[in-house]
Amino acid sequence: MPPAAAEAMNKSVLQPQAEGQPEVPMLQFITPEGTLNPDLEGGESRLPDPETQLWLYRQMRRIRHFDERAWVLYRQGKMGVFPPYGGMEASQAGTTAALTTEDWLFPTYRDTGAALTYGLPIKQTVAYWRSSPHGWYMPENLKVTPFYIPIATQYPQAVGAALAEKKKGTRNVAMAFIGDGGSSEGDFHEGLNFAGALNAPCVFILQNNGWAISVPTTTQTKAQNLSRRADGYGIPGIRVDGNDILAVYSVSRDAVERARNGEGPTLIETVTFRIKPHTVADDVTRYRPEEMTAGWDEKDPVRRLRAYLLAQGTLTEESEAALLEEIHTEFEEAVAAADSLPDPTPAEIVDHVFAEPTPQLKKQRAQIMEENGA
Ligand SMILES: Cc1ncc(C[n+]2csc(CCOP(=O)(O)OP(=O)(O)O)c2C)c(N)n1
Ligand SMILES: [Mg+2]
Repeated sequence: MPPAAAEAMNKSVLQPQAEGQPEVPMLQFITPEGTLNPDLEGGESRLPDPETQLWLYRQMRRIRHFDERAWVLYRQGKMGVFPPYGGMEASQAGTTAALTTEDWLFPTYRDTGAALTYGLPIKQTVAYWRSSPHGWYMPENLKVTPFYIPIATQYPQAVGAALAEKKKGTRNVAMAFIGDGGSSEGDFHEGLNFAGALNAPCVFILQNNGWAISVPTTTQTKAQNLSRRADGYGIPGIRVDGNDILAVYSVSRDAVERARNGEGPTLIETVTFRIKPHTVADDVTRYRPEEMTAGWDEKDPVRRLRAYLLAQGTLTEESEAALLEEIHTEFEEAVAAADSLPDPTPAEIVDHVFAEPTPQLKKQRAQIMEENGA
């Protein structure tokens, strides 16, 4: 799809990037009230089938449950510092739902929900956020990298993985996540240019959640439409309502298909909002007045699809209760399994750095063992 065609797709609703900003067009299928967007060209025919809609709802409920329980576990001292994604479920589940586990996923620290949707086991994910060595490496049957903490480094690396797939002659793609803040880093731009120039099978997800720690998007860049950053590299840029999972899934599936077919990379800006603090240890009241989040609860992605599915009869109160029960059981079993993992020894902090430890690491290991009386 040429950039102009992508631009034409982006026109179904107008929304400012932030309060008081000019309105920028973005694609929306379902309104915040849970009804079909009357301005959507093609109407209902654009939506995925009801079975897929229900499956997407399940993914969002599943990752919301994880996010909510993670707060509780943190307060109980059973989990480390965790960056919450509550309110961003459509952006994380709708995108990764378009992948298979033959495809690569490059998530950031914010994207636990994306990794869970892709297939990362809950037990492993809990272990990771407990800083347990059992969570340090990803299962061999999955092509998901550990959550990236350094901002933007994942972009050029995802291009490398995508090019390797291309060289091997597979149809596999690489999907990489970044935040609005990350899209101002050099690696973001190098990655996009690299992917465009070499026609890498990549899908770049730019989650615009309005904030980079305590800095609003409107302070850290003058750009009002981050999807247009794609223009500079000759690749399509789509701006989609990131709280509308049916629209997010649809554009992600199209972008994945384009990449599989050798038609090159796409940048998708999902417009959403970080309702929660930067991490569970952050005091958001220090820098953000409460009224700045006003209105975002009404745009909640779970609530929106729920209203639509209930109105269509695809979901009922009873089937939802059964679904939530299943999710609860799955989570509790996985946490119990994570609880039963053996505690790490202090020396393990250096054990997994290199396949062959360096002389310096060996020395440090001996020192750690001695200090801990082992
Ligand atoms: C290279 C680098 N610079 C700075 C930081 C510190 N840092 C951690 S999170 C963050 C903000 C990122 O914001 P954004 O990309 O919008 O992602 P979000 O947290 O909103 O998901 C910064 C600057 C870092 N981790 N890596
Ligand atoms: Mg952000």
